[in-house]
Amino acid sequence: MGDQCVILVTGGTGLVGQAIKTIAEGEENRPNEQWYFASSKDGDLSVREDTEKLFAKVKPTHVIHLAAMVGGLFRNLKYNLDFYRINTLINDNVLNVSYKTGVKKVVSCLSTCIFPDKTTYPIDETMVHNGPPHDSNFGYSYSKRMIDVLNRAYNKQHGCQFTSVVPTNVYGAHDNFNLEDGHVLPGLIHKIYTAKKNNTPFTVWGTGSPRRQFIYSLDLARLMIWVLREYPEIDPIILSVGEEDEVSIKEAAEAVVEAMDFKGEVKYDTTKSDGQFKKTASNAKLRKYRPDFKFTPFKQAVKESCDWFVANYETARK
Ligand code: NAP
Ligand code: GFB
Repeated sequence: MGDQCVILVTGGTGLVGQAIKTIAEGEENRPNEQWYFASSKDGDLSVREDTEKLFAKVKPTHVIHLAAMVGGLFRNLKYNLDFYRINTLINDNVLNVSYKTGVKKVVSCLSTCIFPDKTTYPIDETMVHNGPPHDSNFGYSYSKRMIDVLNRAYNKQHGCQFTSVVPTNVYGAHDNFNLEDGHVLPGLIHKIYTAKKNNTPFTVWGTGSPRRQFIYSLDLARLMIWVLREYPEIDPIILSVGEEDEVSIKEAAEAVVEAMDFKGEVKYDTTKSDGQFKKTASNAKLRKYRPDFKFTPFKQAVKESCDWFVANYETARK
């Protein structure tokens, strides 16, 4: 990316987008790169005309495509149709307008939750389409899988450099802390904040036994900027901590208890769904390219996320 570049980040005001902004404008700042972080106020990307207007305004040479209807297990359980339709519209608009306007490279986002539910472990990038996803989020999963299909089709038919990353569960500043719509870590942080304030029990949903790999948003941002600048493939690349860093929901809850210095009662509401038990992904492909990349230690990242929420409680999405 030697020449003057204009990088459009769709969905740039969310969890991942704001982390990319922090890194791109901080430690990874380059004078020849101009960044534009778009939100839905810049245009509804499920609408073709809005997408065309945004691209005409920004004139990007590169795109990091994050914009999507996003949510945790409980939002997915309720709105599989919306997750499929809205994300499919957004993805087709962004990739087709990128092609039509000659964007040099697009990096889109899949997710480790889109892999087949019945699978061998660890999951790797070759397994995206090897069977149906977990039923809790089939709408989101199939819409995400079609990004990979579109990337390969644009490359085969037009030579486009459209690729994708596969993050595992992401957390950090600017997350969605809404209890119904958000993911597990922001949900736990929000609930423990309320439990401390009201001196009430802290309730974890489900049994706590499902297992997850969590990636700190700033680490994901560092890796996505590297993918934009250096990753040469069209095929997706998993961006996740190693299998050995997988933790149970119970262990994640304990890390939040420690970070928030909570001394009250911890309860488990087993009437709530556990969702997918595990989706253990291999980061061997990432390690092949970036053997020395260092992830932020989990407890340190959880503490930083908790501190951000406490400091920004009034304005956080909740
Ligand atoms: P987020 O915090 O919910 O942010 C979503 C972003 O997309 C916001 O900037 C939002 O703008 C924008 N957006 C939503 N609908 C839009 C529309 N119709 N038109 C234009 N912009 C729209 O999500 P995130 O967690 O940062 O996720 C970013 C990407 O990472 C997504 O593609 C997601 O699938 C992927 N991912 C996330 C996780 C995770 O654990 N969070 C894991 C794997 C993959 P407004 O705020 O203005 O609506
Ligand atoms: O992040 P999460 O909602 O989604 O995690 P997934 C759900 C797991 O955390 C379940 C437990 O086992 C829940 O029972 N849990 C405990 C909680 N307390 C809470 C809480 O307060 N809030 C939430 N949300 N869960 C998502 C996919 O799967 O992974 C999305 O549905 C997306 O499409 C995302 O890809 C990355 O990790 O189960």
